[in-house]
Amino acid sequence: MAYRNLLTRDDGAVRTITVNRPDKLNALNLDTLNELTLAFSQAAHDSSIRAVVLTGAGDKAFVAGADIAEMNTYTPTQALSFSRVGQALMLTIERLGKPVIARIPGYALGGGMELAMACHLRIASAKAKFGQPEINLGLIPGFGGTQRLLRLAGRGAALELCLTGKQIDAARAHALGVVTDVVEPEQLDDVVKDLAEQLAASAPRAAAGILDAVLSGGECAIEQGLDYESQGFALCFATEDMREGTSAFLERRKPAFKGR
Ligand code: CO8
Repeated sequence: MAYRNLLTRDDGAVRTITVNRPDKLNALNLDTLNELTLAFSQAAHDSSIRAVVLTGAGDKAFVAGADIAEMNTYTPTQALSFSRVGQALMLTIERLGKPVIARIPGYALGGGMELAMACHLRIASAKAKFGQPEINLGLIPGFGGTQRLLRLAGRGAALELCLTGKQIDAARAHALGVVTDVVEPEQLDDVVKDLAEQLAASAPRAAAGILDAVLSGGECAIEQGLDYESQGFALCFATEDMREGTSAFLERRKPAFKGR
């Protein structure tokens, strides 16, 4: 389907979703949030897609935040609705059940950093910059940034970044655990492609079980988290992929997972 603010492309089992507002550094207006929600729902329900890459058009920005021009006129009621649509999108991404990689060529600020943090893995160009600058606009993060930054990097970093609104470079974001890897700009596409292909070739039931156990386990007592893990582990034994993976090991060959 044709989107106004997104580009989508399939390479085998990898779908790339690109926020395509480069003139506005890919800022998220309501229309873009709604289109992203639709695009991710479609990726979730398409069994031929096993991994998703999310990025922004151009090399200057992943996403430079929520659209400040649009927000400038919001009433508190509209702001609440905008925040809820954004938060629901972030949950849709986080709970997609398939691995999502954020490819971050440049600025990931405000809602852009929040969007990146909702993804499961984040690969940043060495030129990327991160920050939660909402406080400089008289705002607080509204798409889950206070919560996901807290969980990813701890209370100290969450308070530091949200209270100061300062930008940090990719190396500091990596040191804080906010990004998975930092690569030279010219390596970004190859690194993301290799990672996405690796994830897309893995057993989907196993990937879904890992996502569920890690994401749900972070929110509950360890006993309940261990229960999620046991159930996910047991479910794998109902798949052909588990027989294939273990047989391939014993037969000293590479497994070919079929998603069954
Ligand atoms: N919203 C709208 N337009 C933007 C945004 C944005 N977030 N960021 C950049 N743009 C636009 C600029 O207005 C400019 O447009 P134009 O050419 O028409 O004037 C164009 O993109 C290029 O930007 P700059 O000229 O500013 O480029 P620079 O290289 O000089 O600066 C920066 C790049 C540093 C990234 C700068 O653009 C900047 O600071 N952008 C804003 C960053 C920011 O504050 N982001 C946080 C926004 S608030 C937020 O995300 C809250 C999320 C939760 C909302 C929930 C609410 C209910």
